[in-house]
Amino acid sequence: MVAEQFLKELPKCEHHLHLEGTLEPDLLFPLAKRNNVKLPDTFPQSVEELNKKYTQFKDLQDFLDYYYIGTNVLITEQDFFDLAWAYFTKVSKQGLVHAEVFYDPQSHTCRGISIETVTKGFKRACERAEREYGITSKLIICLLRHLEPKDCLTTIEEAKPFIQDGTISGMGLDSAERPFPPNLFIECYDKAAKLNANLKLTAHAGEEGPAQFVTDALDLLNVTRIDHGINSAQDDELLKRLAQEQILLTVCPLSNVKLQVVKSVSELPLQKFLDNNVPFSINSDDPSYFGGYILDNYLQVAKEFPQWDYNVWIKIAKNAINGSWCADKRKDEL
Ligand code: ES4
Ligand code: ZN
Repeated sequence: MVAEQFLKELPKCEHHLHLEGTLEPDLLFPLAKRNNVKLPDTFPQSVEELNKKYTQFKDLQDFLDYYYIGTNVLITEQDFFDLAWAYFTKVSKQGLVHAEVFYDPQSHTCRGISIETVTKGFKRACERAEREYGITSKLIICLLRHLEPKDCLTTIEEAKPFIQDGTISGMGLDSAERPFPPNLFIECYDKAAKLNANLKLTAHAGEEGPAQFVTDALDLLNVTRIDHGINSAQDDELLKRLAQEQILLTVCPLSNVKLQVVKSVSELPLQKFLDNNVPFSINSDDPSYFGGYILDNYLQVAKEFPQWDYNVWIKIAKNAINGSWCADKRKDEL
């Protein structure tokens, strides 16, 4: 296995991180108190109890139930700033150089908190992270696929000023995958693309869902990146296409284990992706819930793919830089 110090210093890009998924129990409870938010009686009532729950989830839905309750403690612009700032501070010590981060506007607008409040708080943290840590970043909104597509259209309308002025760089699709396939969101993606031709598009696909959902996201939603995408490995034609079009898969190893998508990181088809020239990056998804940030994910992969030498890791790092949505000038610096 390559040295830990090498992986720490390797310039890393994060492409799959839900800012709400960085909410650590030790911030969740103080925020609940600060904002007078009552957590459900069935929710763990202490940091210790909550950490215990986070050691294993039954599946994606089991996790999402906790994740959406946690989100309820975020109310003010300062809360959103504090959340993202805590994240950037942690990863500034892990060799992160560029972060393209998700948030779920609908989990806040449904509680009467405006997209403006959320976006301004996050944006302020991004700007400070660039100034103080040299970490560049992009904001990506995600549509919640368990909600009605017509509600998602409203969200896109509310986000319009930020999509048009470039504050929001991309749009994705998350939440429960299997019951809510990509074809439901064709109109949403069309609408968003029309608001700004530079808006980047991605979608969670092939995490719990089949390879067909990855193909559908590419064909029907015109995405240029796939979040997770690990089930693509079951379709050789799709692998060829991903390689041909250099579609980046944003793989989340610790997440896949915690949500029991795979039994261990070693089961992930990463060698197959490399052999087929399918680009992927290594990411942390919801680090507070899944037991590790970007470097922890890199280290776990290195442990379970000990045959990979420095050249393989350099290739992975380069693929991540190339698949980023930053300007070419920034890519050269990275
Ligand atoms: C998510 Cl792991 C995962 N999958 C789908 N949606 C999500 N939202 C936050 N984490
Ligand atoms: Zn995700």
